[in-house]
Amino acid sequence: MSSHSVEDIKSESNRLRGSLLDSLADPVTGALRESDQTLIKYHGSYQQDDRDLRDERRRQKLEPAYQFMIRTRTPGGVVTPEQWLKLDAIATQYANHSLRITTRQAFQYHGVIKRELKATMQAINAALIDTLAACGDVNRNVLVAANPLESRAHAEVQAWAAKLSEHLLPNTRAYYEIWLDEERVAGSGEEEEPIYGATYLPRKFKVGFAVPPVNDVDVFANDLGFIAVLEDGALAGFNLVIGGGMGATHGDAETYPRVGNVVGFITPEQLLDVATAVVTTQRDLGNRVLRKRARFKYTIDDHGLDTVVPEIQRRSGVTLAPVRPFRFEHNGDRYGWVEGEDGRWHLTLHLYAGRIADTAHATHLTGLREIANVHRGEFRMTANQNLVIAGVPASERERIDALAKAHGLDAGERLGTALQRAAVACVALPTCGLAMAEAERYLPDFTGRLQPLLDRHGLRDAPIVLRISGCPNGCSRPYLAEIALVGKAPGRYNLMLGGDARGQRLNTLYRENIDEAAILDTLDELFARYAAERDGSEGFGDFLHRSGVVALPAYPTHRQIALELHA
Ligand code: SRM
Ligand code: SF4
Repeated sequence: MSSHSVEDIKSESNRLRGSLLDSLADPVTGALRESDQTLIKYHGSYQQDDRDLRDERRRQKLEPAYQFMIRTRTPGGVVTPEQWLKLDAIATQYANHSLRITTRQAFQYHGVIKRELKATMQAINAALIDTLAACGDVNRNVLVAANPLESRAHAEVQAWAAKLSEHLLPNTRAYYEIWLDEERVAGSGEEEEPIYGATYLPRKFKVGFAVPPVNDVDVFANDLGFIAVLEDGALAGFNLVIGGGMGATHGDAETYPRVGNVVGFITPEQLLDVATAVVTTQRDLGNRVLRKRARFKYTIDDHGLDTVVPEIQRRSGVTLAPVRPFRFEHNGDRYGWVEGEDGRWHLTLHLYAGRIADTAHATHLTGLREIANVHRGEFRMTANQNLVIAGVPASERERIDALAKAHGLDAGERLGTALQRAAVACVALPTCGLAMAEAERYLPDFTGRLQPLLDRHGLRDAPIVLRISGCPNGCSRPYLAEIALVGKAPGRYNLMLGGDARGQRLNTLYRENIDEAAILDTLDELFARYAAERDGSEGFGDFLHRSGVVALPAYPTHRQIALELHA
């Protein structure tokens, strides 16, 4: 869809209402009207169809098997056990019997049919969780470092993120009228949108909060990032990061992934004003003609940091202080039990690509339901699609462990190898309309075939970051991985190599459009060299750079290495 038409749909939508009510009521088709397919995204849902069934449906002269994906807004990915139980029940009643943890700490449901969409939305809201602005040209779910080790500071960071998420919500009552039967009153459709205006943002917008030394949220992949600076365990403020993003289009040099630039330091009290200034700067300077160039990263490259940063300072009335030192160690999750400074324990469980279902191999959905029945702390989704059972008193550890183990969720040997634990894959087929190749469904097979190569070279425990995306949009943040497969066609991928394990350096295209056999051959050779020539505990991506196997991509350094400062 052209940029112009999306802009038109937004401005003519009566603040995101469009004809959604009519579309939902139409019994003739399982689909929405075209403009409503755009608008429903702002309500947290996408119209999709089951791509596995496309050919068969076509043969039978039936319309595609239309169904809806629904995504929650869960800042920092935190839900209570009571909420978990409700979300689990919804998965079975309305969706495809699975919960899917996303790379932005949200749940997704797949396979909800139009007739049941409203009931599903109501059930989600009854769990005190909404889906407002989970998709669309607005601020999306806000990411927060998942593992609450430094408990006091972590809780503060989570609270700021939740506040910012609320602050950046659209003002329109459309969501409440359409899904929750709120009465339409005079002036609906004309609500003030002080932050967004009538046409919202030019494109999606993403915010993440990292707490060093872990960069589990991949803060440099966000349009706007905050790196918490702790002094004596307390939150002193944040280093501000702007202009990260992953999406690209194959063969189109005008689109590219970009790491964010660290541009200054702010205090917590300045956060809302600065964030508002960043969002409104993007609202006003962002490209509304060419949608593929509309993300904030391109606004920064088109106008220059030396225009955008002063504009943020002018709008917020805040002068950015010099960047404070920070250091990330890695962008993965810490598995198993860790004790927080408040004496409570947190168990991080590995899930394959975030999918929680009961299968022939393991009963994860049932297991987590049973844990939710006894757990008194929280569940925290991680941005690597994993799950933390958080805030467990020492006395409860044994019970949680036993349940996890009984359902194949235990943090012991069944966690898999280092490669499997660090791997992330986007949803892709059969639900994603943009997928060119498999990702989530391919992940276990691919890691299963790659692992023996690592083992053969004595690299069984090498913690290599692998990410698979079914297309170049980069939903698994593949361009920050040490090894990435980016879908090109069924069974064929671009092999990207050379990210670092801290999420601070982009990788580079190494082989284009190759199949599994060629990928495995290529990696086998490189693993042999890595095993023989690596320098101590040097990471795979770092080794590939030092040994000259890959160089940085061709675009300017400030787009590809996160440490360049542009204050
Ligand atoms: Fe994404 C579109 C799934 C995180 C970049 N993404 C999509 C859609 C909605 C396909 C579509 O437009 O029809 C996918 C739905 C698949 C399905 O069937 O569920 C989809 N994206 C996902 C999720 C579920 C991947 C996952 O396996 O976890 C993640 C949901 C996050 C959430 O809860 O909000 C998800 N998407 C990301 C990320 C990672 C991140 O944000 O940290 C990125 C890269 C960062 C970025 O935005 O630059 C990402 N998704 C995209 C893009 C490319 C945007 C761009 O600037 O070019 C698209 C396509 C688009 O927007 O046109 C897209
Ligand atoms: Fe779909 Fe592509 Fe995102 Fe994967 S990366 S979920 S294939 S849009």
